[in-house]
Amino acid sequence: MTWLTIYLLNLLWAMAGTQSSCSVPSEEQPWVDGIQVLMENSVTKSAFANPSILIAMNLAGTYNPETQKLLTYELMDSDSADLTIGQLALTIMALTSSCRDPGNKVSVLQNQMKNWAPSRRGESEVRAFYGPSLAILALCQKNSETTLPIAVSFAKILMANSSPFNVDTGAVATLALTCMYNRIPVGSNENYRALFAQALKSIVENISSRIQANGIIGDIYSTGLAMQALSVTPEQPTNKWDCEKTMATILDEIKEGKFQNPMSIAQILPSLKGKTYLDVPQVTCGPDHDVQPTLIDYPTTVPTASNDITVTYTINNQLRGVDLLFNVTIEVSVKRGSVLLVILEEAQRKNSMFKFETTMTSWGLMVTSINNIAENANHKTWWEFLSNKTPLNEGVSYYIPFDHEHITANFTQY
Ligand code: B12
Ligand SMILES: *[C@@H]1O[C@H](CO)[C@@H](O)[C@H](O)[C@H]1NC(C)=O
Ligand SMILES: *[C@@H]1O[C@H](CO)[C@@H](O)[C@H](O)[C@H]1NC(C)=O
Ligand SMILES: *[C@@H]1O[C@H](CO)[C@@H](O)[C@H](O)[C@H]1NC(C)=O
Repeated sequence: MTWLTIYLLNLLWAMAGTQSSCSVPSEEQPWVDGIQVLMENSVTKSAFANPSILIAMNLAGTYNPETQKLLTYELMDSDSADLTIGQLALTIMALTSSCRDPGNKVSVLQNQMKNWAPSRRGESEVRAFYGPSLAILALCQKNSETTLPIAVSFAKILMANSSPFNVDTGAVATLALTCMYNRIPVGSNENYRALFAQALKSIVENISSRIQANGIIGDIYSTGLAMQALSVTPEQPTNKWDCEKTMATILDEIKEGKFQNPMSIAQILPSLKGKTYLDVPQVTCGPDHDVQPTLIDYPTTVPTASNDITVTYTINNQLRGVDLLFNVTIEVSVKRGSVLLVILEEAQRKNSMFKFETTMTSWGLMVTSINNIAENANHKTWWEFLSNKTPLNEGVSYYIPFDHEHITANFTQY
């Protein structure tokens, strides 16, 4: 064999890897097309320009080139100064996936990351690493050489962190460090490769410890990112991951209507198409699909005899340092099938103590203030929503309460 063949074989092996991958059975494909169309149709001129949606569209191959263009232009016009580190990173990847030059956004992000350090070393909550992980990923794809020192310090800080593990964050960190590991510049210190491998090993073990019997990794909304992570990492977990089982359960959840939020679709779609964020630099921007997908009609929930439900709603603030403590409960009746937001509005109408404020985000409306007590990133405080004692896994504009449910909004700290 010539060196060239050996080289090519190695390259092939590296590309195929030992990685688990699995695909959606063709008879289930209409469900995947269905949520893709739902996601693409959520893009309008007035809506929040969401880079994650553009990334997912481009990785999957869009059905709607007009929407793709609109979103690309909106993101090109966005001002770096208005964006957080994570949003800037997603915007760079989104423009790259549309074969556009992100321009000075890359250097702005690079400068921000040079000064990045979590509030206090080793004490920062793991979720605070989500945005910086996206930043390392985006910068690695642009220039792994200049990103090396940033990524090295990031990996060290992450490994020294002792707060509870978070699957979403671990998944994005895995994508970022895998990118660095794969693109380590020639001639750089071999210890760096070992450092990235060690960090990846630790995170991947933590992710795999969150694989449930039904294949869900973390919760259903972290599974998409976790699938991406487990399918690219050079460090395989000791417990083997059954990709097919995960895929089957996710398809069941899609059929149950659990993926209606466009952002949840944007995070699951790449995995359903066998793609990951590491594929962003390789997207080819040729002609798109010209065949429209065959879609499935979701069974619309038939209203049942009793049309109203009653929900108990408690707002609770017991945090020290805030002079105004309260724990009040109200009962509200709303139409069956209403989202939680309607309960909050009804409670506010009945009693002004329940007044609240929201902010629009990529996941929909986030409740930022209740009874004049506002979340505060500096104090690490926020409003957590629970059903009895269990945290909700959706926000107020998507979660549908059931009859006699007890919802609590608890002011808490991370
Ligand atoms: C960090 C984080 C938080 C932080 C955000 C503040 C901070 N410290 O940065 C805190 C702890 C406050 C938080 C709260 C909640 N979160 Co949260 N969060 C995340 C996480 C891990 C990363 C988000 C991020 O940094 N994105 C990167 C930046 C670039 O994107 P961004 O759009 O600008 O990010 C903002 C929004 O994501 C927003 N946000 C965060 N969580 C949520 C949840 C909802 C419903 C909304 C509307 C907005 C929102 O805060 C981010 C920072 O401003 C994601 C994981 C994921 N897969 O996305 C989960 C995630 C988005 N959160 C989730 C949930 C369920 C919640 C809560 C509803 C939990 C609860 N039981 O109360 C609450 C929101 C309640 C409310 N008041 O309305 C789910 C959403 C699933 C869904 N289908 O809607 C996710 C996907 C986690 C998961 N796998 O289940 N979260
Ligand atoms: C993984 O989990 C272990 C045990 O909970 C923890 O000590 C370690 O810091 C975690 N690693 C990462 C990178 O989160
Ligand atoms: C708040 O009120 C609820 C019901 O009214 C009660 O069960 C709970 O113990 C109270 N919590 C605190 C911290 O006072
Ligand atoms: C509500 O928040 C307080 C303050 O963080 C916390 O001590 C308490 O355990 C929380 N209650 C629930 C039910 O999570």
